[in-house]
Amino acid sequence: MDTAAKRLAWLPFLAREIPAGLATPADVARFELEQAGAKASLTVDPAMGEGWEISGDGITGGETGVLYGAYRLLMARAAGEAVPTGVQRPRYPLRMINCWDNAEGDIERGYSGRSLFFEGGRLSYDPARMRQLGRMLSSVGVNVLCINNVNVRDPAHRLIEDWLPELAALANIFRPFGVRLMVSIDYAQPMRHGVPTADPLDPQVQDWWTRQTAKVYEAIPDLAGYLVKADSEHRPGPFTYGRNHAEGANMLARALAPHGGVLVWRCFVYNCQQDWRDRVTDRPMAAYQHYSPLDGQFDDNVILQVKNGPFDFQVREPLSPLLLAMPKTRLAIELQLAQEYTGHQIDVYAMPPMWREVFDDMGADTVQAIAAVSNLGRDENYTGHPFAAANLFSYGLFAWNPDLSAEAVIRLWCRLTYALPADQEEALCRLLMESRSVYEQYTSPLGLCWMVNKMGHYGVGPDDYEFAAWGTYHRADRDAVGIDRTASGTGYLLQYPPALQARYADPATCPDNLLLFFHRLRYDHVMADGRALIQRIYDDHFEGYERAEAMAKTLAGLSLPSPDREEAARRMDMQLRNAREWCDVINTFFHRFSGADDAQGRTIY
Ligand code: GCV
Repeated sequence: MDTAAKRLAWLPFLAREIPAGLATPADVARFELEQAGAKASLTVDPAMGEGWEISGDGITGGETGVLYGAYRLLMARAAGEAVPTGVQRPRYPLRMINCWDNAEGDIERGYSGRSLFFEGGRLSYDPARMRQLGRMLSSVGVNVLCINNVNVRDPAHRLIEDWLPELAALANIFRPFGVRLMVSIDYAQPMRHGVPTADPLDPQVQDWWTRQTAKVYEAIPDLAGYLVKADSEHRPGPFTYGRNHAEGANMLARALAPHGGVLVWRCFVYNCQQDWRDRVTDRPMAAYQHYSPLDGQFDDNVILQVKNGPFDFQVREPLSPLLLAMPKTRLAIELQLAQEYTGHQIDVYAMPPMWREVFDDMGADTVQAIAAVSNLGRDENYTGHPFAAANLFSYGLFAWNPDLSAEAVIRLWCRLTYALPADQEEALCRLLMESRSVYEQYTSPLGLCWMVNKMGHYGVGPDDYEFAAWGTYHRADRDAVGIDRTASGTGYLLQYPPALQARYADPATCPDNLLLFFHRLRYDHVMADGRALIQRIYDDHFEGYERAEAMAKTLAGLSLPSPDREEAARRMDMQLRNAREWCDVINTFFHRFSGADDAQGRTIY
C-alpha cells in the first residue's frame, strides 16, 4: 500500500503528515497552524457554519469554517498576500468532487493511476493518504466527495449494502476535514434483491429504497446523499417503465429526505445509439428536451446536475441551454477535471479560463451547487501531470467564489506550489493561462467538436465518430463542414434565450471559436478576419503546433523542483508528438476533401 505523498501539492509548507485521531475540523486547524508556526487563536461559532473571519491574530468560524479560515491564513502567508477581510462564506453549499472509480480499482477516464479508494473488488485505501486527500480538499473548500463511478457496476452497489461498515470507517476519516461522502447508486438496485421491477411508482420499489436508505444513514448519519446516472449510456432508469425523470428522481429523494440527504440526478441523457444517417436528431438538444418541460416538478432535495456544455466536455462548447431553462429547479453545474477530451493529463491544459467564460455566460447564481469529475488517482502527486493539480486547486476556489479571476487563481497555485523567482512565476502563469487555447488550436479550433480518437479520447481521429452511433457528427465533405444548428437547421439555437440566439445566429457575428458548432460553412466562406475558412483551419493547426513548441521552450527554462521538472518535461515531449500528429492529420484530412492548397505552401501530406 502506498504511503501519503511526500510533497503535498500546493501545500508544500505542510511538511508533517496529519496524524490519525484528530476528531474535529478545529483539531485539524490547530495542528496545521502549529506545524506551520502560525500563531492564531481559534473561536468556534457554530452559527457561522462554513463561514469564517480573520481579524488580528484570531480566526472565528463555524465548525468547518475555522478550518477553512486556517488554510486561507496559511496560504496567504505562504503567498505573501493579505488575508481577505470580513466574513467569508461559500457561494454554493455543495462543492462536490465526483470520482469515477470502479470497485476493481481502475478509474473510468482516470489518468493518474489507479483508484485511491478501491482495489480488487472492494474498498481498499491507505488511511494516511486519505487524510492527506482530506486536507487537500479542505484547503480549497471542497466539502463533498463521491467516491464511486456513476456507472455503477457489480460489486460497487454493495457500498450501500454489506460494505456499509467500511464506508462508515472511510467517512470517519474525512469528517474532521469537513468532507462528507456521497455514493453513486444503481437505479435498478432493488432488482438485485428480489423486487421484480425498478418502476419508481411501484410501492415495493419505494419501500426498498426507504428501508435501505434508513440503514445507510444509521451507518453514516452525515452522508451527503446519492448521485445517479439514469437512462444514459445503457444505465437503467425510469424510461423503461414509461415514467419521466421527475417521477424517477423524486422517488429516491423521498427516501433521502427524512435523513437530510440530497439526490443529485445527472442530466447527461441522450440517445447513444443514433443512426448516423439520421440528419434530424441533434444530440446537443437532448437534455433540454428531456428536462426543461419538468421544471418545477422536482422535490426540494433534488439537484439536477448538468454538464457545462450540451455535448460532453469538449475543448469548447457553448453553455448548455438547459442551465438557463430551469428557474424553478435546484441545479448543479458539472465540470470535468479529468482531462478526458483535453489531453489525458499528458498535455498541459489549465481550466480556469474556460470556467471564467462558462460562469460569465451562465451567471453564477443560476446554479445552487457545483460538481467536478475528479482528476485524482494513486500517482504520488495525485494528478499525474504535476500541473493538473492546478485544476483541482482552482476548482475548489472557484466553487467557493465563482467571481474569481482565472489568472489570480492560477498565479496563487504557481506561487504556493513552486515559489519560483518572479520572472519564472510569470512565465509559468502565462504558460498555464494559454494552455487551453493552444490545445484547442492544434486539436479542434472553430468550434468543431469530436475530431478525437474514439477508443481512448487521446489523439486525433477525425473520422472515428463520423459513422458511429454517438450522435457526434461534423459531416465534412468536399465543399463544407459543420452542422447548421440555427432555426433553419436543427433548431438547437432556439433552446437559448434571445440574447444568446442573437450572438450565435449569424456566421458574421458568431464568435470564431463556435462558428462550426452553430453553422455549416463552405471552405471558401470568408471569415471576419478576411481569411477563407479552409485557410483558417490550416493556419490554426500550424499555429497551435508552433505555440506548443514555444510552451516546451518556456517549460525548459523553469527551475521546477524534482520530480516535477522531469515529469513535466517527459509529458511535454509526448504533448509535442500529439500536437504534431493532430496538426498533420487534420490538415491532411481537410486538404483531401477540399483540394485547397495552403496559401503559405506548408507541408500537408
Ligand atoms: C462515466 C462520457 C464518458 C463516459 C462517462 C460519461 C458520463 O460519455 O466518455 O466515460 O461515463 O461521459 O459522464 O456519464
